[in-house]
Amino acid sequence: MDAYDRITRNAAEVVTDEEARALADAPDGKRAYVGYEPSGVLHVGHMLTANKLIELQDEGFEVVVLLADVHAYLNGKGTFAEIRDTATRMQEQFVAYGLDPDRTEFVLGSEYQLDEEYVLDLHSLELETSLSRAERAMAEIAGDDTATVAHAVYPLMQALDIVYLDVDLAIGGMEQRKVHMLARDTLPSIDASAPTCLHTPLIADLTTGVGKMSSSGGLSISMEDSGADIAKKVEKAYCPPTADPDPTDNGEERENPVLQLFEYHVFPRFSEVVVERPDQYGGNLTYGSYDALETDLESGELHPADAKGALATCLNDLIAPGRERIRSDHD
Ligand code: IYR
Repeated sequence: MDAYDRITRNAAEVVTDEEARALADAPDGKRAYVGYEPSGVLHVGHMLTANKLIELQDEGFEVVVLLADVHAYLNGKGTFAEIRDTATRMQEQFVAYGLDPDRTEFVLGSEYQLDEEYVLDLHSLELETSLSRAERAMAEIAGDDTATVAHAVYPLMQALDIVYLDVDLAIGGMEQRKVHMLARDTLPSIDASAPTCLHTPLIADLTTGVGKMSSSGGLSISMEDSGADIAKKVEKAYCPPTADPDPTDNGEERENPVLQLFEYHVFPRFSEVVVERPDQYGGNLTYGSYDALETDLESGELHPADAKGALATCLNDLIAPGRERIRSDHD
């Protein structure tokens, strides 16, 4: 694998491929970032992009985590005091998860987003952008909530963050792609260059494999889950013996969320996965790559129930340090 392959590994898309190749070939001093609205505790969505940051740190990137307090406020996540408190806790959870605190710059949005220069650049972008474009960019982030003026300002601020944090690579889940496209189109109007973007896939709903896993509604796995909670949720997961299940009767696309969790959460963090099986069922299986595990599930060599057991153990190992952190905060 060369630097480009390592940077783009497990990405759903990069915009553009040529830019990502140029970045891979560029010397040190490259900066990448992800922004998170402080809200609740870390869940698998946060962890997926954090995995990419950990990989990029190993690739020599400087990594910035934006704790987007102003964005959370604009998206109705609570009072400023509550959001800042959550931001502190999320930072601790990210470190417990594996982001090296000595090599990660944690920035609170309000540290610079209320400065005059930023606000004037924001107003300049507001002049350049139609309301309908801003609304479309926000649709997947704000959900079904009635669009507000705050929701129209939000994506423009996200675009400006790329300039003010001076990053070369903007990372986010696929739900961020329209905001990033807006950033690429509008930033040249304030003489800033269009950012290269990398989007991570969305994990499917755990029990159906249809639509995306969400922390609001449906089953999600978070840092608050006990080992038993994780085992129970994974046990209920949809896992046919194939990576490409048939669509539903309504034609909805279906994924195998158990395989997705192995691919995007487990293998990026573990060099080897052991599936424990009693000797009478063939004994333990050891996998050094996602592909080998997928092949065995498809051939029937690996039973979904055994795969789920190993998945629950690995997810619990990833979550345990953050869970301890949350518990000691409560004590
Ligand atoms: N829109 C993100 C939060 C966010 C991301 C970035 I990258 C920013 O510069 C600002 C905010 C979310 O949906 O959580």
